[in-house]
Amino acid sequence: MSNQQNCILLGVPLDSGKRRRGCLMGPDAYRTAGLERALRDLGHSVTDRGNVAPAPFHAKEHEKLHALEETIAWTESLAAAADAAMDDGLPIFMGGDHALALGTVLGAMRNAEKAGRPLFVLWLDAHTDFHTPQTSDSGNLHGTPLGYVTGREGFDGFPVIDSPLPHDNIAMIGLRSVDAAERAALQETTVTYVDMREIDESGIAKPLQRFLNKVAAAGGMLHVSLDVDFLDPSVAPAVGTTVPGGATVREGHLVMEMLSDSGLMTSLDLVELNPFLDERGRTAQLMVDLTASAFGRRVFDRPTRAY
Ligand code: HAR
Ligand code: MN
Ligand code: MN
Ligand code: MN
Repeated sequence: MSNQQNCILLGVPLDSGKRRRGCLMGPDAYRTAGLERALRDLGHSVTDRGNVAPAPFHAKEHEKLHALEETIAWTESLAAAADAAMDDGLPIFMGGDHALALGTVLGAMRNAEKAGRPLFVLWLDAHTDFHTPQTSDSGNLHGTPLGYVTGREGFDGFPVIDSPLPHDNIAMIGLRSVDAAERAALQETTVTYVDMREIDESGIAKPLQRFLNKVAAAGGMLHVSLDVDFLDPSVAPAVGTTVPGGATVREGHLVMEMLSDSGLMTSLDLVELNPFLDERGRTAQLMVDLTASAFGRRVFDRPTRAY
C-alpha cells in the first residue's frame, strides 16, 4: 500500500485498569521492539510524542472498583490527546491496559463529531469489555470501555458521554471470554459480535469485510483497538488475561492486512501488553509486526479480493 500516513506515536503507561502490574512498561517495549523504525521503513512519516500523563487526581479506596480516580484522570487526558493527535495524523496508542480506550475512543468520538463523520470501532479481543462499574464482578475498569462509550449507566465521575457511540458502529472479533452480565446486555443490542467458533467455521475475513464495507459506505472513521489477548497465548504470552483458543499469527496478520487495504483506519490502540510476562520480547515483536501489516507491510502485493 502506498497510502502514506502521518503516524503519531503516543505512549500510554496506564496500569490502573486491573490489579496485576506491568502494562506501564508497554510503551518502552514497543519502542525497544522498533515500532517507529518499522513504520518508517514502510514510507510513513512518524513522530513519537512521548508519553501521555493522567490529569491530576486524588486516589481513594473503593470497596469494589480498582483505581477509579486514576482511571478517570487518564480518561480525561487521553480524550484530549487523542482528539488533538487526530487533527494532525493517525495516532497509535502504545499501551497500557485496555482502560486507556475509555479515553482514546472518547477522543475519537469528539474528533469524528468535529469532522461531521460517523465513528466506527473495531474491537479485537478475547473479551467484550462491555461491563459497567456496577455489573463488573472484578472491579477492573479495563473490562468497561465499550460499556462507557455506548452510554451505559453508572460511569459517575467520568466525562459525560453526550452522544453515545451507536451499537451499529461496533464490531467485536475474537471473543471467547464473556461474562454473563455482558452477554445479557450485548444480546439486547445490534453490536456485531464474532466469537472464535464463528471464526473457526467461516474464517475471520468475511465478518471483518462486512464491517469494513459498512464503514466505507457510511464514509466513517475507524478506531481499531487491538488487545494482545485477541491472539492465542501460545504466540502472545505477555498478557495478564490469557484465554486459550485465540487468533493465530496469520489470522492476526490477515485482519491487519485487510485494514490497510481498506484505508479506513484513523486511530489505533495497542493494549494489554505486559512486558513483565513476555518471553524474550516475542509478544512485543509480534505486536510490532502486526502493526506493520496494518500499515502496508506485505509479502507480495496483490489485487484486493472480494470475500
Ligand atoms: N470480563 C472480565 C472482567 O470484567 C475480564 C476483562 C478483561 N479485560 C481485558 N481486556 N483484559 O479485554 O474482569
Ligand atoms: Mn480488552
Ligand atoms: Mn482482553
Ligand atoms: Mn467480570
